[in-house]
Amino acid sequence: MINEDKKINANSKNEQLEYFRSADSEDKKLTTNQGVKVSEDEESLTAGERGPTLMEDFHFREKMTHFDHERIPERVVHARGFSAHGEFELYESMKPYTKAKFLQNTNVKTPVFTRFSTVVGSRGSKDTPRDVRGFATKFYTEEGNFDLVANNFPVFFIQDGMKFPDVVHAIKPEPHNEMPQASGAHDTFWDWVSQNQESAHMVMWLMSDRAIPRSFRMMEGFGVHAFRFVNDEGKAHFVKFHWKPVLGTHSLVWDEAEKLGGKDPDFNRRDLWESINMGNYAEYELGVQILEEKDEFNFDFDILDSTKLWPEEDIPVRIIGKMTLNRNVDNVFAENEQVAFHVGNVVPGIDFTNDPLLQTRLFSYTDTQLLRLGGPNFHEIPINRPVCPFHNNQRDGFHRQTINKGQVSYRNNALAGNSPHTVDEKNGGFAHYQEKVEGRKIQSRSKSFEDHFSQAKLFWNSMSNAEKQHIIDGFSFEVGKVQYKPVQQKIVDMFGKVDHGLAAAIAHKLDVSVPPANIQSKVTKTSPALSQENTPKLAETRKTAVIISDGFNGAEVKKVIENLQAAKVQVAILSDRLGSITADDNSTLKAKHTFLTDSSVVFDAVYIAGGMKADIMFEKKAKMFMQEAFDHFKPIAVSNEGEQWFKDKQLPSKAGVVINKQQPDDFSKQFIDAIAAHRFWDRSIS
Ligand code: HDE
Repeated sequence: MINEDKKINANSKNEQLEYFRSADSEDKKLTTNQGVKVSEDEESLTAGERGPTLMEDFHFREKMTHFDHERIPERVVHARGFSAHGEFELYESMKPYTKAKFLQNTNVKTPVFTRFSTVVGSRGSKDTPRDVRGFATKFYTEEGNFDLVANNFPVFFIQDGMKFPDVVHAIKPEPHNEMPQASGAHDTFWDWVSQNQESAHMVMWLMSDRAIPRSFRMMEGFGVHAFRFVNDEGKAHFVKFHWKPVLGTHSLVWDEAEKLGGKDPDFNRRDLWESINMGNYAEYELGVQILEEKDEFNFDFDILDSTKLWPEEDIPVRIIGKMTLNRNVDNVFAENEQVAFHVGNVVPGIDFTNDPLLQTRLFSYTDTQLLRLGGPNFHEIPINRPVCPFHNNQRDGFHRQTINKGQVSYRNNALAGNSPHTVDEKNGGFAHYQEKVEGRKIQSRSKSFEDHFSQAKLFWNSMSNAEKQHIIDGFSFEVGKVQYKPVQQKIVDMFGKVDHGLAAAIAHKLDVSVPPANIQSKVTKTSPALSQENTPKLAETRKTAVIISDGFNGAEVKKVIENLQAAKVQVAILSDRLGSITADDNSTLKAKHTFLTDSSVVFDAVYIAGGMKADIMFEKKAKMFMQEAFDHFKPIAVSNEGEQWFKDKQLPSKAGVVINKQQPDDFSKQFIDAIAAHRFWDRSIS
């Protein structure tokens, strides 16, 4: 199963998993778990045709007992998630900074497994709530597993993990009625926020577009904490990890996210699953921000404070490699549910800092897996096994799979030559970084962690007008759901310390008092990297609905589809029925989607073809489809007939509406550019 001498390559994990796979559907004989062939699987053994079931029906009992025990506890947070396999390649050796081999050798491809998740909702909840997303990656390196257990925000709610159970209790459904599901829009969460001012920065992110990602493929990832790189000479640097999606960082709009919760609760997982199946692999570049130890105190924030980011303009993100997720799971339970990440899974060359949030996380992950995966042997579950050899004197426990041969299970021993033997640092043994620490045992936080509003203001300053409006709308919705009026007032007062305009706008929506202007943060700095306006914009892999009915303009549609596909845009033919739809030139196209099976919210863009012999109902549905896409600021392409509809509507802005007055090629080009632009915020909802 594990070849001790084998070099690790991008396929090593796949080869290891192959040993555990079972293709039950490939003409296999049905047996019990004891391997006994089964002759009857639908009728239990009874005493006579109308008599009672007999205990001796071992097959029935085994089948039912296994079924009764099929569930394991879902994750207490990040319960809903979806995963994929892939590989990590290094562009540039990090040898000057870290001795981690997978970050030194640019010829090695490291197998990886990434799980994306929401935080608050339970396992069956929707994919598109307003929430932080988990972005956890296991690197199966030749020196052991390194887990980068990241989120899609660079900061967190709290500075010390002691408060983690409190924030999670507050944001989860309220205990007396278990409502609302997967949402922070309720009293206990906002009560907690108002009592914990350190959450201000994170809450700004949570109210922003970042909390409703368009796709897992279009999401940044952040390790959040400061970690350490340690090189061969034992010299350390502080480091923060970033994932930058090649397709850029893009979001849904709130109304769309809410509708998707009903129309397609699996929207994000479906997107990842289908994209990988189509060969549209999810790609992220790995970036690092590296800081000399001597610069630790050179900033106006504490670099160990997880409610602060390191502005990219001050400490540049150096791109050092790329992860490509290119293979879907075979079995969601075996892989996505059983994977056990741990922020403490590091390899030589990567070490921790004293970030109090990181320190407390180091306890929680193993502890939670012990319950969730039912004992101490979860590292033996196929998805969790390192691809390099592992040996130690740990023995027994529930579900132990390894058969450790031999008499000895302790050190020091003479009977087995002290095997397994320790490995010194020079030969690859992990040696903790010898940071000097001294101090009294106290329960209080450094003053350098006290400023909760400057970076919240930096974030606000960095947003475009549209992004600011979305944040105001986010607050107005979430806090608008709070029943207890004093909490609404406290929230407005709290965010008045960030920005007066922001607080005044929310106060107006909530009908509470506007706080004084002089309490707002004085920070004027911006960080352009924080705005999604400055992200890469590509049409590739975007999903476009092409709406046709009989009589559609065959030549035009064919050409536009060809051009879209050449630009790697995904095309979905939609009509009022499935099957062949006939064009004016008698050519046909197959509709695989209808107004009933799909809605505009599952697409990035819509193209309404010309020349259609549509009936009134068809027109009505097409217009509703177009109206919704328009309200969600999406690119729309229409043929000449559609132009009239836009004229009739008296819209304040038609930005992003491409009307076919030109050659199909020009028309397609304009449409593809509009698809790449993602959304047209200049429009106001009509
Ligand atoms: Fe986690 N977190 N966390 N977390 N976390 C868990 O571990 C915890 C934090 C993150 O897809 C749990 O296996 C504490 C920050 C991800 O399986 C648990 C604190 C960041 C995932 C836990 C934090 C994360 C988890 C629940 C405060 C971003 C999902 C199930 C000190 C850097 C991993 C589990 C997956 C999961 C504890 C804060 C990321 C309970 C105590 C900050 C992506 O152990």
